[in-house]
Amino acid sequence: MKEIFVTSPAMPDFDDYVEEIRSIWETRHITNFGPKYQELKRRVGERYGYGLIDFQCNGHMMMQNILSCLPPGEIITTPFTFISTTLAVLNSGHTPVFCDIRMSDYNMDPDLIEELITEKTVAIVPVHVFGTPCDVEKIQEIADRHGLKVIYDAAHAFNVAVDGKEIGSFGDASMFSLHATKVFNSIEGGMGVFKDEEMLTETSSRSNFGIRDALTCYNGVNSKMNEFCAAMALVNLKDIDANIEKRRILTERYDSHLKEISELKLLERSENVRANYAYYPVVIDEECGVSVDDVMNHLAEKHIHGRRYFYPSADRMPVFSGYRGDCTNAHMVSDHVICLPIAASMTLEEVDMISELVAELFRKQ
Ligand code: T4K
Repeated sequence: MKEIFVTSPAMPDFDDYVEEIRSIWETRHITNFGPKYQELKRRVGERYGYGLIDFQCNGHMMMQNILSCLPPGEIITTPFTFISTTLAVLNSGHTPVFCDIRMSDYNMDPDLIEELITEKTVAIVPVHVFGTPCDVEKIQEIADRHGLKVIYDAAHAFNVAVDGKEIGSFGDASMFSLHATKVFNSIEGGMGVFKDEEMLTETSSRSNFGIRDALTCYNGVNSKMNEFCAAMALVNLKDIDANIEKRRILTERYDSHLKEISELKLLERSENVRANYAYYPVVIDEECGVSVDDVMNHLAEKHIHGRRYFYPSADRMPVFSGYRGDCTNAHMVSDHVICLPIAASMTLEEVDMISELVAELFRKQ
């Protein structure tokens, strides 16, 4: 029986990819800011109106390099995320401070940020989790009042917009993941969008051992994007609208089945958001007697693999124990969330089958 995973990468037409990489054989420029990397910057920049943009080997290193531009201090961040966010805070020499999430969208609750600010705070690092935009206006207001930087983890939010404004235009910088599991992939990759040219230059230099010019060097790493990954992104860019449209149709089909199950909380969507349908999370009512494991196991019997994104919440990971933050909502959501499979390559019949398997469990209650 066919296995269905939480997602499956968008693969371009094979011949299109071969055609895209042909010139790499001619130039032998295979990495280090080559022509494909330059073209990707130009094409994505034009498509979204991003003037200051960079690509690196993955989203994690992009975030770590951006945060390394900030003076050391405390960074207020969300506990409900992939551990990459918190690791980037820690590995760039900062101290994470966890701000709880709100139940409406599982994003950092802006009403709880101010009480966490101290004289050591240097930045706020919210995550647009599952691609749902944070309360960007409120977060910016708080940051401006306290002179803090806002760096968004937009790993899940490629192609998302709020009120017609591209999601990367908010805050001082945003990091997007172009990992295989994302809506738009470069196999592995990360995109940074910046407000300030100095931060772009420093972040980009840090990806190349920190070399800025013959005499200036930051404390850098090697996290450049190679030409084969840039070529993959260039080819995948052609399909992005079609792939997101397929995800929209699958999402609406899931919604139509699962909204009938009162024990499940589905992702709320706003009219003013251009969504990318990156994930399909459901949160199970904690009192209902059906656990996340019940759903995971029931699906697994039919070779269907949901994922517990994100369990446990980052503040409960041993590596981050001891950092400040009271995260009751994040614990509740992370204990009861399951992401059901979604990918542009899935069919409506597969969504019907998965929804029916989930519904069966709740009918038995
Ligand atoms: N911030 C946030 C909020 C993030 O979610 C992430 C990454 C980052 C930062 C860091 O961005 P990157 O440095 O990754 O660019 C995955 C991804 O590796 C990770 O990118 C992602 N978030 C995280 C949420 O999920 P795993 O360990 O769950 O991936 P894996 O290998 O189990 O893949 C999931 C399923 O996808 C597999 O069961 C099958 C399918 N798959 C996966 C790969 C890699 C394929 O069919 N083909 C493939 O090549 O972490």
